Amino acid sequence: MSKPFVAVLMGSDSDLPTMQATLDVLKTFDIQFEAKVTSAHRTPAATHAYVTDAEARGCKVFICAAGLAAHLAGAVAGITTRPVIGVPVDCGPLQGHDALLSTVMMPGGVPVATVAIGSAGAKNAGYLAAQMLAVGDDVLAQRVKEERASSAEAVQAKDAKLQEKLANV
Ligand code: RP5
Repeated sequence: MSKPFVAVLMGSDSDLPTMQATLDVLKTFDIQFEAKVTSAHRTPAATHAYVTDAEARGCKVFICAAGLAAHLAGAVAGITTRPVIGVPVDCGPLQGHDALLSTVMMPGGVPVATVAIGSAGAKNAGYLAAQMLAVGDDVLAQRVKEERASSAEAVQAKDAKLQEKLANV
């Protein structure tokens, strides 16, 4: 029986520092993942072969990160009907604005759920994949809820600290 997992694809190893945030979030939720460097432009046949095989092996969500003329997420979305999350990487002279438009502007019928440019988007890609998987997994859904609550508590603690500081000036 195939085991459910998330595939995290990136166009180059230069995307890894950005995508580490995605891997960290998936680890936090104990979500199985595979990470792979594969390119829509430089290794199109290998990308196609990997996506087809990963889907057959139980991949539930693909997260695809690329910079510049970022077509990885769109190319993957054209191969699979699993949800595809696109992360525009903030590299090059246009600092990810090019990657954002290349990733988000998909033709109707082949969606890519595009997150923010750079590390915030990479982090949200992990959370969004967790929320997608949580639809059919009550234990994971509970963990996602708890994580959201603890992030709210962290903000409240920061506010309490600020109020304390202001009271002492
Ligand atoms: C994209 O081109 C990659 O995803 C990367 O963001 C960018 C630059 O790649 P390298 O030249 O660093 O390999 O395809």
